[in-house]
Amino acid sequence: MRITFHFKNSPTDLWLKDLRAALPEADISEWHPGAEQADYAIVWQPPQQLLDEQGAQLKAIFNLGAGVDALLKLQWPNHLPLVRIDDGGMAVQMAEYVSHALIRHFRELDVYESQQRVAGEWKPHRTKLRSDFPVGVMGLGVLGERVARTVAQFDFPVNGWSRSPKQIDGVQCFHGEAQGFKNFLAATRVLVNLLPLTPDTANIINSETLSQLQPGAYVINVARGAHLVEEDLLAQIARGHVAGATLDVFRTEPLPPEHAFWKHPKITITPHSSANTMREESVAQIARKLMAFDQGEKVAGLVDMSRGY
Ligand code: NDP
Ligand code: OXD
Repeated sequence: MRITFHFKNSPTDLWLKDLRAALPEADISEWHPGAEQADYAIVWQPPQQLLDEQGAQLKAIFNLGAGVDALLKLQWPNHLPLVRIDDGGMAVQMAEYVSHALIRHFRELDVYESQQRVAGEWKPHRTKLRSDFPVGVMGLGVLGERVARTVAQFDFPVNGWSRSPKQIDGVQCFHGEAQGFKNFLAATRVLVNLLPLTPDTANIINSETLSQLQPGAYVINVARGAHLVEEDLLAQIARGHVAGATLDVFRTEPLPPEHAFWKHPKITITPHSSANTMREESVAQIARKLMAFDQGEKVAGLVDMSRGY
């Protein structure tokens, strides 16, 4: 079995070494234009040329991340199955990142930090009621469910929203467009986004949706930059309906140096690092799935092309 490998903007030596150790029977090499035809591709953000040259005869592509939006922007051969990483060590990272952002805001740890650094000021604040900070998680998949369950452990009221109905202990679940989404937003103050980026979810965090959140809303976007209409967030913060945001993903990455988010006092940013692909876990997962797929077995994380995730 021949496997071609491509990981945009990242050193590949350790990936190749680990993949070769996990799949000793396979002939694995890094893709380059004109590379020999492979049976499978393992990729992160490949160029169109890889698909143009190899796609017609590949049996499947394995994505080295959870989100497949970058791949589905390419011209994709109709027959070609796409398998993504599910969890692979990212769910626990998402749970800790979102919990941290939520608690930092709720407990005003950002305010205490600036009191210390800017003014050396000793000034305790009154403890707020967590019942006044209902959290709403958009997307209750592998990552969203883990985040919702984790946040519920801190006794925040937790809502969740997905396409299909769900039942999760400690989480009030909503589903579907229109009324389900309206009710979810109305019940939510801290909005966490863990949706995949698809035509249905692009620009979903906009003036209309933000204004339906409870006053003093807070936004934590850890999915994709194109979910958020950036000017609408800035406008809702300026009008005081939204208190602030923690953002890990942006329409343009790296975030351009002149972007308003960098210096905004109510916005905290991180460089798309809320949950990173872990090499050891991902290699083990892909090796397991690839062998199963090759033997005609069903594998988790097979992308439904019609839904886009
Ligand atoms: P999953 O596919 O497991 O979950 C997606 C969830 O979104 C499902 O609950 C699904 O509903 C719901 N959903 C999809 N479309 C809609 C819609 N139109 N309306 C309502 N709900 C919808 O994805 P993961 O949890 O693994 O990952 C989520 C996203 O997180 C990834 O696509 C990626 O973009 C992002 N991500 C970001 C990272 C970062 O570092 N910032 C790292 C990893 C991932 P249903 O269950 O009904 O199908
Ligand atoms: C992913 C990501 O989708 O890292 O896995 O953003």
